[in-house]
Amino acid sequence: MDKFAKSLIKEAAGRIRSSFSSELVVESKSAANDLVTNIDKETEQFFIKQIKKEFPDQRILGEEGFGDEISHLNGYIWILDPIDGTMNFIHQKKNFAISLGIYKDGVGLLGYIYNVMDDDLISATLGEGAFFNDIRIPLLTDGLLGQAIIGINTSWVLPNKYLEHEGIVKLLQKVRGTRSYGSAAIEIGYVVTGRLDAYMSMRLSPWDIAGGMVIANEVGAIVTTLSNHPINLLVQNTFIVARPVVHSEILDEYVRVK
Ligand code: 2AM
Ligand code: CA
Ligand code: CA
Ligand code: CA
Repeated sequence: MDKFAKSLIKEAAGRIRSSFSSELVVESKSAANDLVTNIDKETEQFFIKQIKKEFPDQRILGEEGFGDEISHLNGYIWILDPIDGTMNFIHQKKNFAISLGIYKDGVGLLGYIYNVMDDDLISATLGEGAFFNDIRIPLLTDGLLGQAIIGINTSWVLPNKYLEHEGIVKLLQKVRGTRSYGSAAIEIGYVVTGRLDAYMSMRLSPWDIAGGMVIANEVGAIVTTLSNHPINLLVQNTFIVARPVVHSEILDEYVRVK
């Protein structure tokens, strides 16, 4: 299953890279800046066709809705974001990823984050560790929040319904720096490889995080909602992934959910 998933990801990525030579069709979804392209849709359809051919009884949850309606996590489920970072794909032609998690009865068995333009694959198998291409990723060590670089986006400092503003400002004053890459999967990939110390978002969907959660578990990164609860893969969640001590310090001292 791991080999099959990896070969699908590489083939899909090749198709995405080739698509730069033809014209993109861009549409808006829930908001003017919530974008989708023909390539997001075609990539999801490619995965679904191949997965259903190989594993006809397994279900697929994909962002663009070509997979199955998922109301429970029983059995095998492939949770796919065909392009995570669509705005980057359209505007920047880099910093977007294919994100895939394979779960059985709600337990993450396999996880993948593939940075399409860098040709870097982060993968993990439950109980067997995580890999950056073919190199084993070491367990994360603890870090200090005062020396941390955290991945956030501007929604954290704009008025919002999720968080108390005062704590956010204090957090921004405490950390060493912030970064914003525009792809949840890539930012989770940066945390599990130690390039970021935390990544947090107010609203992510199962396909943004399913692959990354399997990888995070294998390297000792902590994943929860911003209220410090386990993630429910059937709904949208607030989200944080971080080194252990950084995770607890952020949630205990700074982030208060409204
Ligand atoms: P996407 O590119 O697959 O839509 C952008 O900050 C990050 O948040 C991306 O990983 C993006 O995934 C994700 N995201 C989740 N929900 C979103 C929404 N409603 N609009 C835009 N980006 C969203
Ligand atoms: Ca999207
Ligand atoms: Ca996404
Ligand atoms: Ca997407």
